[in-house]
Amino acid sequence: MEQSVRIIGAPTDYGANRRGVDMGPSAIRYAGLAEQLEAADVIPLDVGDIDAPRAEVCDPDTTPPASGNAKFLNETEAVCRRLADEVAATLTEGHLPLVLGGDHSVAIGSVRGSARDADIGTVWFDAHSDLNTPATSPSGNVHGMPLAALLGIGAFDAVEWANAPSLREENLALVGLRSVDEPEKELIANSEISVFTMSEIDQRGITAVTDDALAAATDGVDALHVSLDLDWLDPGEAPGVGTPVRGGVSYREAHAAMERVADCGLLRSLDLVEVNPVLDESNETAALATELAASALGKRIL
Ligand code: EXY
Ligand code: MN
Ligand code: MN
Ligand code: MN
Repeated sequence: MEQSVRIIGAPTDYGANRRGVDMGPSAIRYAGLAEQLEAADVIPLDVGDIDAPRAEVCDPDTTPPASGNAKFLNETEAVCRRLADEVAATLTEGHLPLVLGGDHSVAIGSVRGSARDADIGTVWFDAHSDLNTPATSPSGNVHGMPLAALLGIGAFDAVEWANAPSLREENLALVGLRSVDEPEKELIANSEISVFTMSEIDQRGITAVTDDALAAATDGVDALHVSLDLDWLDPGEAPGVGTPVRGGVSYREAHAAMERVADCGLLRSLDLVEVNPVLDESNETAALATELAASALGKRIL
């Protein structure tokens, strides 16, 4: 039976403090997502976008966590709850959820939805480690914190909705890091998270590194969630992101990694996040996101 993929837009910018990333779902659809998915021999279904009020009509400072700073936490919670329900329902109905951000805080919802009825591991393709807590965050932007929420650590342990840990450290792998804050380094050093920096990709190659990440993430679990932050790629390839960091993976390395994801055969749910069409050049980052989704879902050259 052919795989069907349900596209779910999560048009947020609450977590990134930068308008424009909320237009990511539109940009990715406009770039030809449905056609790319058809080229991967999957059936695209689109449920539209999760409701997310504009940031201008929200108060960033309501109900801060017990300690530290996390902006728009109420709005982030509301969106992530809706998204988790939509992702879980999508899986129950037999489709693979493809979540379009929005900023990376939406992954709190997508991973929690995917983990509701299965034991999952996650590979996080990103320039950043997204492991800040409200207490350690230099910015208060929740897109730098989703993994802390999903692991149930930091001040998130006092935030009920974020504190049903959906991931275990030993089934979390981060690939492509090149911007890690000091408190995040300390957290990683004292954890069982598998971490693969750009330096390791330089030395060992993207295929070997991705295979190791997939092996760690899927060891002893039922299925895999992949979260793809477009700032994982070099800004020369993906200029349309809010927090670009030089020295990322190339176009071909990104496809090679997504092809390994497809080949592992355990993909359950996928995020494409941080595409900001306001900062993009001719929607090329959105187009790249559609292509990488297709590779992750099995599209091949021949
Ligand atoms: N580490 C920085 C912070 O927490 O503010 C930057 C985080 C950027 C997160 C991007 C989306 O992956
Ligand atoms: Mn991220
Ligand atoms: Mn579970
Ligand atoms: Mn990032």
